[in-house]
Parts: sequence; structure tokens; C-alpha cells
Amino acid sequence: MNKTSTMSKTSTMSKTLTVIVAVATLAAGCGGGASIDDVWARPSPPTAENAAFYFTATVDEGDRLVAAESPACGRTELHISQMQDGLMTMRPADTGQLTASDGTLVLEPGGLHVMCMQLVAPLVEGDEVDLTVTFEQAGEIDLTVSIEDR
Ligand SMILES: [Cu+2]
Repeated sequence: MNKTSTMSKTSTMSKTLTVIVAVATLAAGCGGGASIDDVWARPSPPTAENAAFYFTATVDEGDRLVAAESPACGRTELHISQMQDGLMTMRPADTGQLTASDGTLVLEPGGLHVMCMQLVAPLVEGDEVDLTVTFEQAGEIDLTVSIEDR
């Protein structure tokens, strides 16, 4: 009786281990995911309702940014800025614009950005806020945004 119980426990542990190994292999098989650098945002004026987050992502070719989320924002959108009739305008980026066709996706002023809407509090130079981005293949990646007056 005692022996059966011990064996059953061992068997369960070994199954759990197999699952962990399988998940690790699967993650490695996806190409190792992504590396994301230069994650920053400008300080926001005290009355601003929105801000923009920028970063440079190195991911698998063809991977796509699908979402972003931050506790600093009521909600977020993935935007692209473009000159239109001499004015800088922005709108939600489309699938092609969010795809790292050559393995690099650059979010920078005047181009792609994470639009942080309904700012919870002003972004203050020297502070940091959390940001989680989701890529189609690399999955969720937790980032820290440095607030810098560039
Ligand atoms: Cu925007």
C-alpha cells in the first residue's frame, strides 16, 4: 500500500518533468523569441492624456507585434505616424507595418509607436514604467520603459 503510493507519486513527478522539457524544447524551436532594446518614452506634459512608447525589437523574420499593455495606460493602441498634407498624423498601424519582415521592428518618433492612452499619471523623466508587448511568435515579453527627455 505504502509502496504503491510512493510509486504513483514518482510517476506523476516524472510526467511533470517531461511536460517542462517539452515546453522548453517548443520555446527553443520557435527560434528563441526576441530581444528588445532601447525601450523609452518622452516625459509627458502634466495635462497630457496620451504618450508614446518606443523600442527596437529583434525577432524572427516575419514575426509580428500584435499587442501592448501597460499599467501606466488606460488602454493602448499600436500606431504609426505619417506626414499627410504637411501635417504629422497618426493612425492604427496595419498588419504589414507591424511585421518584422527582416527580423527587426523599430518603434521611433515619427514612425511606429505604442500609443499609451488615458495616462494614469504623467510620465516623469528618470522614472520607469512597465510594458508588456506580445509578438505573434515570440509571445509576451515584459519590458521596462525609461522615461527620457531625448
Ligand atoms: Cu499614436
